[in-house]
Amino acid sequence: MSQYRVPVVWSPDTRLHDPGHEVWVGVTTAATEVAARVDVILETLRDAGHRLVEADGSGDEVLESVHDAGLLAFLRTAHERWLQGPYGDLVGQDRVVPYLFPTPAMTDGLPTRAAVTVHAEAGRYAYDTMTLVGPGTWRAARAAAGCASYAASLVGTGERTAYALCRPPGHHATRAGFGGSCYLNNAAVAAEALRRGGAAKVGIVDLDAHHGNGTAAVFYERGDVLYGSVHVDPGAGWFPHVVGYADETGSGDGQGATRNLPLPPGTGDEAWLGAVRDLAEWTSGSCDALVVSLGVDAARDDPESPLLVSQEGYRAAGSLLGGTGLPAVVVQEGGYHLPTLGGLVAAYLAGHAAG
Ligand code: SP5
Ligand code: ZN
Repeated sequence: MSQYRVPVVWSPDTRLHDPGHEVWVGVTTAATEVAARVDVILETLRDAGHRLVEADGSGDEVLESVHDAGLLAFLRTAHERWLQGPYGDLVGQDRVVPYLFPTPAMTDGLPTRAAVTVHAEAGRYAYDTMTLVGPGTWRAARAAAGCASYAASLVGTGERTAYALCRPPGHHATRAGFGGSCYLNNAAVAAEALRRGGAAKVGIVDLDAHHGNGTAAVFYERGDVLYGSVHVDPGAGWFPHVVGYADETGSGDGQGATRNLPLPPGTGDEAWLGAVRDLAEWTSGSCDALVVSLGVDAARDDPESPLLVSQEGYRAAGSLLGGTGLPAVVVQEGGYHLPTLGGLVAAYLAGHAAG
């Protein structure tokens, strides 16, 4: 048991999202971002002596400042609209799945309109076919974002560290788009809430195995929120494929405020912790508060990434980031191996609290 009992901010509504399945390379595959993730994490952290706190349902104002109003309205209404359409009878599909993507490849400079059918409109906001919208998706995603902002408010009122059990995860969600199993960007909400709570500069350190393209994009041109990520090299063929390279360093006011540290598949504790140390030193130098995007899918047993980090590695990462002494909101991102998921999160928090 760690000496410092970290508040674990959670909401029962985060269980309501059931992706059902993913559509990947054109076929239906089993979803890995499942509601059972919430319960294994909750149970392990309770057993480790941490303090469970239910989110109070606030936070919509910060959410609206991070995300485009059109995206929020789409996520709120899409599943209901889908059920009113012919999709169930026609093809047996009860989840919202995009059908076409109105990227420049399609529109090529022509003036474009919003599509009137939900299956065609989905591709305006969804950027992949793996991130389906079901009946409880909006309520769960909104509750997850609420956990992030509530955890930030605890830190803003004197708590040294708070953990937000956000599910579905968030770091792939952009201002106006969703994908990568993410709908709303919980880490961006936490960072924005910390800023509003008085932190002049916030550092985000993203430990998820995948580059957090959504968070990176939200803050790419801002100097008041640093974004640093260690992740499997997208150039080696890993999600999100087209961004997350080391030469992306921010622009405008955000020049120098983004750092990407991609690692080759097969990387284990030593090199991964070297990158984490680098990001801990970078953020502790200039920031007043920290957001940790705690994906534990860099662990060796995880089915979604080829990194080989150990549970001890996650504990050590926690002590490096806890050792900065910065007030911190730790936000749950990915991590899909149910038998080890809780232990990885608990190890990180033990390290962070002791650090
Ligand atoms: C938050 C997070 O960790 N999102 C992960 C997004 C990466 N997903 C890439 C999926 C690649 C295909 N997975 C096939 C597994 C079968 N379900
Ligand atoms: Zn991930």
